[in-house]
Amino acid sequence: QFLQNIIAHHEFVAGQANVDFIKDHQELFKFKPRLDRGTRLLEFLGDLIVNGNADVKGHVDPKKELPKPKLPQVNHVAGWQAASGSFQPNNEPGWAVTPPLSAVPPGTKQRLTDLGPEGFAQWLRNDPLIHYTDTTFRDAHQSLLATRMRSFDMLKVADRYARQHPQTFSLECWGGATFDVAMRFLKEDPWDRLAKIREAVPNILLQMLIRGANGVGYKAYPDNLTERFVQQAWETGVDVFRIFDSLNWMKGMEACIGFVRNKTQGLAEAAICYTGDILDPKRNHKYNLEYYLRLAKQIEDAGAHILCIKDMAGLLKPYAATELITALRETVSMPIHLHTHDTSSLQPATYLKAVEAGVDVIDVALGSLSGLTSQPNFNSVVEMLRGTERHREYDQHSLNEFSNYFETVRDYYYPFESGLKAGTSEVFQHEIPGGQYSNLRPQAAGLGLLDKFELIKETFAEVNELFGDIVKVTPSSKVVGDMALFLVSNNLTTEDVLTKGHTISFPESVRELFRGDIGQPEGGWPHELQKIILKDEQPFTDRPNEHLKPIDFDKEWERFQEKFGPGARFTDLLSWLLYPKVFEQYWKHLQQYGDVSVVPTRVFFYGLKPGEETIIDIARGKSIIVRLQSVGTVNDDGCRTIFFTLNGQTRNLEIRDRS
Ligand code: 3PY
Ligand code: ZN
Repeated sequence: QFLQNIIAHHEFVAGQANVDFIKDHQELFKFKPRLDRGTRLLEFLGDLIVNGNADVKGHVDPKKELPKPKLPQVNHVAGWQAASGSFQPNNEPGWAVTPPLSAVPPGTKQRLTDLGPEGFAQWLRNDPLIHYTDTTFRDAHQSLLATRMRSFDMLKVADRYARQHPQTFSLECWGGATFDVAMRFLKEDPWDRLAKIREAVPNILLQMLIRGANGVGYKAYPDNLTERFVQQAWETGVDVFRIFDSLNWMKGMEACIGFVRNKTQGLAEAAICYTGDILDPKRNHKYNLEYYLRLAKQIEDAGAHILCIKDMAGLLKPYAATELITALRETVSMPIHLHTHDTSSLQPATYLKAVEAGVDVIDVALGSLSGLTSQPNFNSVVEMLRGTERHREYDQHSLNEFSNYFETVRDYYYPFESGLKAGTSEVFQHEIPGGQYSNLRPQAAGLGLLDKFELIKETFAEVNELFGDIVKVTPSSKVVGDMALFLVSNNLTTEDVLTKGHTISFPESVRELFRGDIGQPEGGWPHELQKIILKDEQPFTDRPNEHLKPIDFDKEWERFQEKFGPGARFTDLLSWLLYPKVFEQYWKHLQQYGDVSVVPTRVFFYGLKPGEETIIDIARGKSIIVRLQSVGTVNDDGCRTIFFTLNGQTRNLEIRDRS
């Protein structure tokens, strides 16, 4: 507090503090009493009740019923049998002795520790049964609910999942857009989420998505920042690093593959982003089978342990999967992991063909968070393969209990639903990634262009052609989206760009793309267009990261502690370096209200009604019971008095009404 008083003092800020500064300002020693945790949370609830949660403002249905979700059962014996089943294909002994109730069945995490990354990859490639990655905690909600799922709803069931489904290959639970959204909108620490999931799930591999040289952001970062980030992610809990480059540029991935190999004992899974259609002669002149095989070989040579086919828009059709997977299995010796989005509703068929062709792992989401722009339905895909030689046994009843839990939870996030009601084959024309689709609509709405959404999707495809047919995934897809929105909102066409582009000033992200800020596409940028967009600016063709000064961690740590106080941790420094403004807002919120990730989701988004009560677990074994009694009218200061009881004791708070 003393340090904070100094830093906030106007003379200190103006650089006028001399040696007598502290002696002359005894008020620096006057500390504002720090509110206890319960009171700070009450302040947060009070503000929610009076002013609402800005993230859902305008989308709240006061009549909406939001019942409590039912937690899935834990069947101790079944969990151990499942673990034993998944270990048996290699003729390893089952788990003969009955384990103690508290023990968590072993899974892929223990196998990785036993075999090391190389041995693990070999085991995976040779295992005849299909493996599953469950994306419910990351891509499923990123693609259906604008990434808003809170740690609270995951942590309620994570340990149960570990006990019930230890045969799962991995849980994708971190990275992609979740890092930013956790801080920006949910006011949560993403590192804390990861650490808590790790604690709850000690047996299943935890997986993250990392955008190669762009980390978990939208631009290039200094290499040593990505290196420290990867190391810290491993130390906090990540085992599988799915690395991709948004233009399929090897140079954007190579460094990151090296960081995983050198700084962790985890698995470097590098991705080919799939675009176009290898079976369509009109679409396969650039992105054809030879192209993907060449890339796969380069990925193997760069030292990846696993090859991922990242079908981010759901364009890989069933018979194309047969060709691609068969050829890849012959070309590389890495295990193959297939990721897709079910936007067209065809993708379970793609999985069937991929499984027949020998794919090793497929990405699925629990039933109630599957389908449409998310991954295919875990529960149903397991049934699709039942009775076949590649079937991996799951307790269907239990999978359905987890799905039912998330069905109820999903309703809490109704303001973030994308509105897409059925699968659409339009995706084969516009090629918009699943994760972007649910964002593009609100982006269009924000610009008052919702009535032109059809045109925006068409323009997205035209911009792709204009840009030379590029791979579209974060961040390159965002730039294509920015350009489409820019053209539609200015009544311009792609033709206009070529004919009068010299007089147009393009969005910043488009300029950065053509300058080479996020890498190089296959075949390079169209030269004419590059000149039109960049005007006199010179593009570069080497790695954008090489133009960035490495981070001096000692210096930054000192600067960071001065700014944020001694309570900040190294993980906070990394968050700040990646997202400075977002972190600062999050930190301010944390200082004011404490850790709000413990507040139940219904209350977090919609507050409490008079007479309602909520229990908040503020620490292990420590809960508070908060009841809203009533809300007073606005007084002369523009505040309302909120009458609560906290653990049965009356507490009144004055909250400013900003509504
Ligand atoms: C991300 O980068 O967040 C993605 O999900 C890309 O598909
Ligand atoms: Zn995805």
